[in-house]
Amino acid sequence: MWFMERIHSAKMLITIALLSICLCVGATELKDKTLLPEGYGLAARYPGDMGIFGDKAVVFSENFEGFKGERFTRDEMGGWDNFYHNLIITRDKENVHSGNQALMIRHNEVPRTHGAVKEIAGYDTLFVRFYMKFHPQFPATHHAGMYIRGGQKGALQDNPTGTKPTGADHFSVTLDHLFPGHGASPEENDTPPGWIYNYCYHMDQKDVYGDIILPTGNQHGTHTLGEDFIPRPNINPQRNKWYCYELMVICNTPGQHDGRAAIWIDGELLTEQPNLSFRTVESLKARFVTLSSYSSRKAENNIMWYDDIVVATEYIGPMAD
Ligand SMILES: [Ca+2]
Repeated sequence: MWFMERIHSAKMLITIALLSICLCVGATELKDKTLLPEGYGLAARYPGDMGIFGDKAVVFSENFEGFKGERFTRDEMGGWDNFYHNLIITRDKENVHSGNQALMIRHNEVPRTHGAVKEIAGYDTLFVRFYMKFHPQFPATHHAGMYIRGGQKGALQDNPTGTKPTGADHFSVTLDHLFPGHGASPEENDTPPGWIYNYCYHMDQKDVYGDIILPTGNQHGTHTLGEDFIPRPNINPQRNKWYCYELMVICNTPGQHDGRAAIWIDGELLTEQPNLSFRTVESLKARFVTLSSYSSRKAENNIMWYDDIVVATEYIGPMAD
């Protein structure tokens, strides 16, 4: 019997030893790469986003249901702090994601930016989730999506386009669609609206304009995102279809290259971009959320819709039924 017991004990020891090895490997992997969430997030607790603004992690939300007029005006701009040019409130059911109203942008004049900006308290980690749809014959445009901009408090009116970040003034991560007519767009990106990418202003960018960081890598830049960057396939969304987009930024620790950006589509992680440097000072934080579309060329049907925007300090995820 003692012999059998010893064999049993030996087996137990081997099992424990193997388990310890497995646990050690697991711990090392997690230390090197913090796993990002996927699927449903905090929005799952608020079906239809009802009451989501009351969540302790939510800092701003906009579903365009409160607008009485036909467009943004200086007297009526929801919870936003500023807006640019023509932001139309649509009540056309076909082009509303939820509720009875949504935002429509239509480019008739060029060059022109249409958009809205919200200043929030500064955060080191920030997520923006929104729904967006393009016209069935959308021709693609220079920029279309959502920005998280870093800035100092009250710097709302400054336009940092074409200015390389110093580490103390600004940065941005953007969920954008790569214009097939863009000089840095690969030939395979030939269908509107264009591949989703991060138009990123960071300290290691190539020149005065931000880098074009695709899921496959940094297309227009010298910063390679490091050895732990995992390339993923580029995705071109369909037109005439609502998608749930989500954008994240984690500011770097000043002096370290540990900033990160990530994009999800319909709750699936599309790209995670590590080893970014956005700042040299703690006071520079994610502070401005900007919905924006820019057109440089005249074209028919340059139209898109937005709805159900939520800004939070945690992963938000798709709207729950
Ligand atoms: Ca709505």
